[in-house]
Amino acid sequence: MNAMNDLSAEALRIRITQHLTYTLGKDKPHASLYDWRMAVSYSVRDLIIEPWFAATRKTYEAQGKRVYYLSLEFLIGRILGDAMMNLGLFETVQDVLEGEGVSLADVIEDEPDAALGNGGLGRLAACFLESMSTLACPAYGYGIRYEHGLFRQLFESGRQVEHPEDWLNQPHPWEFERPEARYTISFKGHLDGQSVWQPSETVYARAYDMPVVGWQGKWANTLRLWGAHPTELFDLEQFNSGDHTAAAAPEALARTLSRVLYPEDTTDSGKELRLKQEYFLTSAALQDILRRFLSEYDDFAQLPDKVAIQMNDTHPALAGPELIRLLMDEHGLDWNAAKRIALGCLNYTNHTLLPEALETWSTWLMGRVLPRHMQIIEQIDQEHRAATKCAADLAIVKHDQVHMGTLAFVMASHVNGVSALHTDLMKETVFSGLHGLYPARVLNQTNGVTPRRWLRLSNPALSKVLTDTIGAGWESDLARLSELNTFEDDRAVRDAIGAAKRHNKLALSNWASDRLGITLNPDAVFDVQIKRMHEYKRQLLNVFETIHRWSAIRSNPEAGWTPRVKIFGGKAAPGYFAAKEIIRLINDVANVVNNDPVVGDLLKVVYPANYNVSMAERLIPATDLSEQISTAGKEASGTGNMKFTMNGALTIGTLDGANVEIREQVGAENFFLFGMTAAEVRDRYLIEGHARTAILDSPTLQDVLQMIVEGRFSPEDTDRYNGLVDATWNHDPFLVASDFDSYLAVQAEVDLAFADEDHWNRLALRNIAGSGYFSSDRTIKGYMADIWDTRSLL
Ligand code: Z16
Repeated sequence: MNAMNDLSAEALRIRITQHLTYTLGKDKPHASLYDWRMAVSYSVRDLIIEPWFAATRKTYEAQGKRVYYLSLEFLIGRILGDAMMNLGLFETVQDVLEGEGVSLADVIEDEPDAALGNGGLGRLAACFLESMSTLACPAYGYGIRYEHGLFRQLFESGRQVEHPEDWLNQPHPWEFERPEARYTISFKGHLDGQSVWQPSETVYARAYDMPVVGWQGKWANTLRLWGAHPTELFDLEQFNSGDHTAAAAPEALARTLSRVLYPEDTTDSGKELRLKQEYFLTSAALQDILRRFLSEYDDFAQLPDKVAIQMNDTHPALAGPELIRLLMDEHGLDWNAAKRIALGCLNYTNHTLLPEALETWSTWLMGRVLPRHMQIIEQIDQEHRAATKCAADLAIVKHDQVHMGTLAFVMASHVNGVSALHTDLMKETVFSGLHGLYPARVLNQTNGVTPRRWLRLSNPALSKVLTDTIGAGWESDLARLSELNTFEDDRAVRDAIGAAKRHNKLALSNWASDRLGITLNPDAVFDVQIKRMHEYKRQLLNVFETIHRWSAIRSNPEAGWTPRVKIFGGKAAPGYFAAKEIIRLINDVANVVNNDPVVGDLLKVVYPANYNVSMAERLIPATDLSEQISTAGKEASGTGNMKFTMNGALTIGTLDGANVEIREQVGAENFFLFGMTAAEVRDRYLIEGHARTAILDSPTLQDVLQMIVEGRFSPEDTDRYNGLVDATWNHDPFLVASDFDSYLAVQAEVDLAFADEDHWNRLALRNIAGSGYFSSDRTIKGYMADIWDTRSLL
């Protein structure tokens, strides 16, 4: 019997068999893995429906405020395992499938990742959805139902090659299509008279709903993704006249809108189609929000009491002008009321201070694609400038560009950063002027991750140790992990933590040998850097250290080295040349190092292609050392860093983003700190020739650069990395050279610490014990209390 669902294995077996038979139309002897996965998924989904309906009923009854999380990205990953776990069905499903001779692991593996996001920002949105359901916070996620998520990465001779991702090439068992929930989204055209918009292009946004069930199945919210559909199927006149291509034009136009996710993570693509995607999501969401509001209330003055809208970065920042437009043009409110109400509902989260990421649109493009919005933006800007008498550089529109960060800030009740350091830097740098004008607006909400997926589901071995040690219930009260601290002197607990890690490392080794044909030494430090490829994240620093280590081992193989496995994972934006060069260098270095009989087991470099959410779930539990080595001041928060800490990895890191708070929580003596602080970084940039100076001061780094430029890792093409080495000497925009020696010194401390296994397990215990703060439940409670003013309905 399953406690939560009161469902016996036999009852579930019958449900699965029914789906196999009647939904899939398959007889058991002929059922494929796919058929089984679909039958299991539908059976699990059926069990979410009741809590889902109940949540909707309670929300209506409570007449409370709803949260609407608008995001161009939701990086969900696989759904089945997560849903089974949250419903408490894992063992029951396992029993049933065992009886049928089907492997649950294979069934789970068969599901494609829903990769509707690039990296941290999209994964954060997915963690937030799960936490909002766990906390019974009435909420909707709104996003785009991309037919193609983030590209699939392959390596060809070490170089990244992008292939289209195709998750919707097969039925998606977790969604409910809602043909009746449909809105018209308009583009282009002109303004009649003063401001009556006559658009010339329209598409429909159609809703596709996914239930998101929280821990223990007590509540489920909805993720509503919009798919674009043509408003006229095809032009029959054109078809009849024989022009079959022109006849299909309206349909082709609509389909491109939700076709593909833009693969840039922290750079602004500036493309017209991207602007259209941003507006498509924003307008569909707001029309849906107003329709739902009007089904319960009739006075828009109440909207801010019933609706909290969160803009995930500036991508949905058209929400300001669009809400004003809908309230005025569709519902007859006057300007002042419309603007006041919009401002009362909207909030904005900033996720980066990198200048290249800050979105701008030319007034020309904005005026052509969204003429009415351009007019509204001008009006918002005029009032903003008049009311604040601000300097010209704080304007929304300047030099014929619309600055979306400023627009989002001006139209938001609350603006938040994603770590304490990042929020401080927001106030001091990019948003200092606006912060001066609106001093109560900026606040911090340090990111978090869901411990259900990132600990309980992905690391059953450690989860069991935790439950055995501190008792059940930590999954929904992660601060309780601090109780582990009272067991730090208990050798059995330290051993159990070490044994769980070793178990996960062996599982990863098996996977690596199957998938990559490489054997990993389980006695080595598993040293992992997995994240998008970006110069500021400094994968290059890690490769340089790897090269140094290889060379040092070669010159003295008997020096008692602590063995290392260096694991890299991550994709580069397709047009990001410098990041792609680093990918190639890692693969080239791997090739040399892994085939060097002198180093043998002492050093391996592994870079599995196509890092994604499911690969993260495999790697993180098996990690000893988490690489969080960005240039201080550049990483807004990081969230991978938190997942590693929860899973008992130690961090080697800079004082950047949430690393600062991780170090505070776990204790400075349990964290491998190196490098300049954000303030030191700022000063360092002022020194001309900072890189050259640092390199001349570091014989080790000189040797590393020399080996690269000599072609030791590209013997068939010795000039391959001349550009990279030259840039390191002369530009080094993220201060790799300046932090190199400090990084090296701390890596040596890691080697020493790891050599004492019991000591290392103690450090791991303290990291796990200190990780409770990084549950996204804590983050969401912060948003509910400080930004949304909403309450849990449980
Ligand atoms: C993104 O993933 C992030 C920032 C951004 O402007 C765009 C994208 Cl796609 C990341 C930050 O780089 C990272 O530090 C942070 O942890 C994450 O957003 C979530 O806040």
